[in-house]
Amino acid sequence: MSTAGKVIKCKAAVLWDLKKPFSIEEVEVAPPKAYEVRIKMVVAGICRSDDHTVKGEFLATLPVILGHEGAGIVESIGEGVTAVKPGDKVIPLGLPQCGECIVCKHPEANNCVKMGLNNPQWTMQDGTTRFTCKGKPIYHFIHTSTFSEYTVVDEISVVKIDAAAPLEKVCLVGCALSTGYGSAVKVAKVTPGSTCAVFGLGGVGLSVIIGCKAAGAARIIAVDINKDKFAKAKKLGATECINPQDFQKPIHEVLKEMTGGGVDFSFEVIGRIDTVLQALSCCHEAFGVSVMVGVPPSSENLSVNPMLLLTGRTWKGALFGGFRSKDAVPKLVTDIMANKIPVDLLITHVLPFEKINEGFDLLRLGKSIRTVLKF
Ligand code: CND
Ligand code: ZN
Ligand code: ZN
Repeated sequence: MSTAGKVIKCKAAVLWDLKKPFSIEEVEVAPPKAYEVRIKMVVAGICRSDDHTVKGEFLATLPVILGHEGAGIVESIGEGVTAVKPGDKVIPLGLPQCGECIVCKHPEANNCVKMGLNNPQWTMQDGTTRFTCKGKPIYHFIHTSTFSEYTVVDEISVVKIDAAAPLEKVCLVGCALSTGYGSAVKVAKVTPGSTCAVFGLGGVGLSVIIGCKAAGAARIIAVDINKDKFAKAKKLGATECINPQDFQKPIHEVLKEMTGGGVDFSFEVIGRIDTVLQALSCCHEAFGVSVMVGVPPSSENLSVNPMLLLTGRTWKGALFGGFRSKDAVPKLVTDIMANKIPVDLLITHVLPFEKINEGFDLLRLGKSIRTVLKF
């Protein structure tokens, strides 16, 4: 029996309060309105940005259904939708691509004005929510809310992928892989023979390493305080791994000494103010490029000595690896299917959706890279 046009009752992980575990609840998911798409989720990955939100460091409206990395199948579409149809395999896009705004029309930029980071009400584009639970509206999260058996997204926040794509692998294109890989190849534009330093070896940082290697970097120095991450980093292309806690000197000085003055490209993929500054300082003063990938707490500010930039460093930041989501995601899926990108090495745990809190514990304890939840 078709569910199109009807309210669907299903399970979702609701965050009622900050710093509390998720509750698996029965929620009502309204049918998609015009230019909206309802998706049956198949898999969802757990990203540190979701955890930043649980902790209150990245702002969301409560109660909320988090999750922004996943893959599923279109269940039904609202009036006027042309980009996808029921049955299509799709990836929800935390960073939309409306195709019409000043950013989408810019030749390089990707942070579509419909993204909403400056106004994180996190509803649908029309200002209302499609989720309710116990009579209360439940808010969306960066246009995706993948921690639900069914979710509704705007048409600008979803893209069709190859019908043969293995969803449990390619769901990481929804965040970690694209964000990290693009930060290396598109934002930093890593050059062949160069030296790179990557701070933070989670799913996003390891994807930066995959990108640095693909771009032909000669040296890739991986930096993390959890040495259990080093074996995977080496497997993916790191040439050296260092733990800042093993040195008396600040880590940026260690890196400058190791590289005769500083690296060509550095990446902060943790989300801390102190490591953003370390990453900026470790790149060469005359030609180094430092890219901020991690999301630091929204309440914190960073003060830097202007001389760090005046001498010639370039400091950049980007969401979603600088990729335009609708253009890039289907191509990255094709590259994964052609075994050009070893995304499966990033998945360390697969859990049933109901064990979402266990998945977050693994992340917080530093025991997982990516946990993928299966619905
Ligand atoms: P995850 O927590 O898996 O990895 C972070 C790594 O950093 C871990 O291996 C830690 O051990 C390590 N670490 C922590 N503190 C330090 C320190 N002081 N020095 C060195 N290493 C340290 O996180 P993830 O890979 O899921 O995400 C990484 C960041 O990227 C995080 O801030 C997340 O919010 C952000 C991000 C950004 C974007 C974007 O579009 N720019 C998209 N998704 C996630
Ligand atoms: Zn746009
Ligand atoms: Zn993410």
